[in-house]
Amino acid sequence: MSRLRVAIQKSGRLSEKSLEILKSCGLSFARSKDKLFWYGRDFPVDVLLVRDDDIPRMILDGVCELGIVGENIASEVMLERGSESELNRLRKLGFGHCRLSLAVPEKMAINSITELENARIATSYPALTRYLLEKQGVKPEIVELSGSVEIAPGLGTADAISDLVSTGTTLRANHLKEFEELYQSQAALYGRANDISEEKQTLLDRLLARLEGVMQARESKYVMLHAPREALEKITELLPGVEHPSIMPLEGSDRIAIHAVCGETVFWEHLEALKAEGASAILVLPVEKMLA
Ligand code: PRT
Ligand code: ZN
Repeated sequence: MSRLRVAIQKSGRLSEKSLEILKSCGLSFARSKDKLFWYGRDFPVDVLLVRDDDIPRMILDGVCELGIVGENIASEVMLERGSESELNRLRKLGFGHCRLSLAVPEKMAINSITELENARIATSYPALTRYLLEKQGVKPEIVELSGSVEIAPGLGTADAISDLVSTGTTLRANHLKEFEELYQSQAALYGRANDISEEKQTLLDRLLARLEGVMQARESKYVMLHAPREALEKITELLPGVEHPSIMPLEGSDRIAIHAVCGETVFWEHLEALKAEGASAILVLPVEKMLA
């Protein structure tokens, strides 16, 4: 019987959520003593716990069929290996959001990215940074660093940096200003481009169908409200990602109850707009499981 192996980050920003998403797909594991290999109990998918940087190469080298890693790392490895098509991004996972941005010292006057021609740019993402800058016609001198990139301008070893940013606190603490966002990243499930056995593919398709259900449920909300009958059309338009809501009469009232699964994020602004159309008793509930 075929099994699949999925590599996830052992410890770091992506570890907890990677595991949580696999568990949400109904997977559970018998943990080995050395804790680096977990055997899948209810579904034939095993987990390898490794450093995130190793995940793309492990997939490409056939050590595992799948991996959960930031798009930033996957893109870097693909560009470094010179073939953008080898890794197959199967599904973005909606966590681990960050951006790769160019930052310069606060006091540096700079108006255009073209001013960075021949500038020394420190980064842990040399291939991705070079690729994204060259796409904009800028040829930088890359200073490759494996960590603490943000201190390079202060030390005089670089003029600017290209680094991951989420809140921007690290940049501010180092007197750097974010100058241009080059790339947006989040965690994603990757596989190899179509060279697995038919049996493994069947297994993968099952896993992906479950994952799709989990992701859709996470992105969806069940909305219930009361509204004047004549506002139905307007209200349906205002519900994000809804075409056919369920409609129920309300005993002894000319108002109706509307129930719908919103496939897109429901913001406060949506609720305010619904209220302005006469909706009341608006409830927004999470969706636990979903199978289309
Ligand atoms: O040990 P291992 O190699 O597995 O882990 P690691 O230390 O290389 O990676 P880790 O756990 O730090 O990050 C894993 C992945 O999380 C990255 O590859 C990104 O895809 C994603 N991610 C999301 C981030 C950030 N947000 C982030 N903010 N990775 C790094 N950072 C850094 C950033 O570079 C900055 O130096 O965190 C610092 C704080 O950011 P601010 O802007 O919030 O101050
Ligand atoms: Zn790493």
